[in-house]
Amino acid sequence: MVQERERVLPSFSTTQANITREDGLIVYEDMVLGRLFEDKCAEMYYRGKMFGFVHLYNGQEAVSSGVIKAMRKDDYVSSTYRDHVHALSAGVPAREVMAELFGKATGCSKGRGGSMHMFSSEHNLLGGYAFVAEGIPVATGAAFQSKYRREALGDPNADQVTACFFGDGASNNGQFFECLNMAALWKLPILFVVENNKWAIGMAHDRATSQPEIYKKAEVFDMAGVEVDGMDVLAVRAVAQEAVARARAGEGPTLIEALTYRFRGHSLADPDELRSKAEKDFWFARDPIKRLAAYLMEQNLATQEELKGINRRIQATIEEAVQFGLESPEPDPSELYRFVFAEDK
Ligand SMILES: Cc1ncc(C[n+]2csc(CCOP(=O)(O)OP(=O)(O)O)c2C)c(N)n1
Ligand SMILES: [Mg+2]
Repeated sequence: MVQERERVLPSFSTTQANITREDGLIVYEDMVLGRLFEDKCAEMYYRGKMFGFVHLYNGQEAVSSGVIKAMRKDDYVSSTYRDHVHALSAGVPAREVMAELFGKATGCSKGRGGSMHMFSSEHNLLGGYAFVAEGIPVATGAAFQSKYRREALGDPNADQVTACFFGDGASNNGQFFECLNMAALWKLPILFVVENNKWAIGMAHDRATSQPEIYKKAEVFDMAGVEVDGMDVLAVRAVAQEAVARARAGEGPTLIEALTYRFRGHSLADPDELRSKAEKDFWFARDPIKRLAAYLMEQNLATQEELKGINRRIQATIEEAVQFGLESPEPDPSELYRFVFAEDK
């Protein structure tokens, strides 16, 4: 049975937020970048500038920004096929993500990957993955190497944390359970971040999952598990900061279940006819960007004019990214076998 009422979102008091103006604006800008980038991406897709499946992240921005902006630049991020915004939050320039979407040689994956395979060794972005749950073991491996370098090889600088993003659907995959076990057993420095947007294509989470409260699955592995309102970037950020501190201190992983929603269909090829209007309206009313904007203004951390200025600046960045992508060359066919192995990077 599909749940008829929405799951109660965990409450978070903004007095706990404790965010400076500077950090508030960083997170706001990152969410706006994610949103406007995806809107432009839809436009370019319908204009025939990219091929294959394209999955947008609209609505879920608070998860990417809340987690990744609570991490260091040298920490690791692994994603799914819904990966453009994770790449942007991780610092991959918008022009390189757009060029990748156009299959151009200047893209972050040199035009070999496209929408579902954003990768950047420079930004420790471990990749987007088309197979559901495929990033989980890769991220677990990344967390293992940090710990191995630090403890077995004695490298004091190897204190990087890994954030592993995946969906509610992915949490029913065997790799999820195997990796949770290993990560907890070895106290790996990793955040397993489930973006529970209630749907796996057209499969409602509650119809596919015996225990839909995913964060509770941490407990059987003796791991910290926490649910968070994934439409509230301040709440996500607070939970992520605690999890990052725990990981960095060698105290092990955290399973974070962020309750969120995608504002568009599963992919740009999905007519999105399965989700009810009432459900969509419930979540549209919780737009994370509007919510943070209201908070920043209420707290006198920013004015409406400043926020509008950020939006304008980001829009210009995105226009420039499109121009860059359109003007960039396609990969040369003679280079088909390049960049397969790391030494080619
Ligand atoms: C191993 C595997 N099985 C099936 C698919 C087909 N598939 C693509 S996306 C998807 C749904 C995944 O949903 P979820 O993990 O909740 O992520 P979301 O799309 O909601 O972000 C499925 C079943 C796939 N890509 N890989
Ligand atoms: Mg989902």
